[in-house]
Amino acid sequence: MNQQSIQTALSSLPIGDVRYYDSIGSTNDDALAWAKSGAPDLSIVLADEQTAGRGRLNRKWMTPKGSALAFSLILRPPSRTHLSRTVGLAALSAADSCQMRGLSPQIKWPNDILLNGKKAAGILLESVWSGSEVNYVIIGIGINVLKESTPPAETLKFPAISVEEALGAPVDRLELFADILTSLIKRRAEINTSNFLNQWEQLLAFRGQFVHIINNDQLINSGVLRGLNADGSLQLINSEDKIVSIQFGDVSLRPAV
Ligand code: BT5
Repeated sequence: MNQQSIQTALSSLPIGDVRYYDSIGSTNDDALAWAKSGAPDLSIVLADEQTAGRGRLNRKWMTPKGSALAFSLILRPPSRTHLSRTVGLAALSAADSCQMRGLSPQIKWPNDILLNGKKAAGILLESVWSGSEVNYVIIGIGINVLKESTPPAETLKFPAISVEEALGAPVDRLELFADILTSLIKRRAEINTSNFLNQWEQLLAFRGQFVHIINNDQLINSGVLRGLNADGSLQLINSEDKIVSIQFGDVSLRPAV
C-alpha cells in the first residue's frame, strides 16, 4: 500500500483529498485536525498502521502493520437531520463490501460489524459542532482484513475475526477499501429513505433475542431486540412488554446467555 496504489484504486470515485501514512497515531486525530483546517467533503486519511488507534471511551483499537484497513472520512453533512443515521451509513457500507464477497455480515448496533458472530470491524464517529450546527463528522473505520490483523483472543472482551479468515480466501485491502467507499457514496444519497433504514435493520445482529445494554461495564437496560427507530436508535421490548429506545452513545450490546 502506498500513495500511488491508493490513488489508482480510488481514481474513479468522487472523493476529496487523500492522505496516506505508513504509520500514524490515529487516523481520526489527523482527520479532526485536517477538517478543522478546511479539508473538503469526503477527504480521507488512511494508514497502514496505527500506534494509538482509538475505540469509544478511549478504548484501544489495534491496527498492526500491513494487514488491516484503518481510515477516517471527513463528511460535511448537508443537514443535521441525517446525522444520527451516519453510523448506519458507515456500518452498511462496510457490510456491503463483505456481502459482495459472499459473506453474511451482521451489524452489532451501534458500531460493530460481525462475521460468523465475531467482530471484524469497528466504527468511531466524532462530530464537531458550532452551536446547534454540525460543522463536520469524522467516520473512523477499522477492519481486520488479513489474518494477522486479528488481536490475540485473551486481549479482547468480544471475539474477533478477519475478513480473510471468514472468507477462507485472500482479500485485497485496497479493493475492499474502494468497495466500501463506493457503497458509502451511493448510500449517502439515500440516507433519508425508509429503504436505507430497512436495510440497516435487516442486518442487525440478535434481532428477536434478549440482549443486555452495557455502558462502561454497567448494565443499563435489557430486553428483546425489536429493531430501529427512524433516527437509528435501537428499540427493545422490556420485561413489561413496553418499547424502550436506546440512544446512541457509548453503549455495547451483549446477547443474554
Ligand atoms: C470501536 O470501538 O470498535 C471503534 C473502532 C474504530 C477504529 C477506527 S480505525 C480508524 C479510526 N482511527 C481511530 O483511531 N479509530 C478509528 P469500541 O466499540 O469501543 O471497541 C473497542 C474494543 O474493541 C477494544 O476495547 C478491544 O476490546 C476491541 N478491539 C480492539 N482492536 C480490535 C480489532 N482489531 N479487532 C476486534 N476487536 C478489537
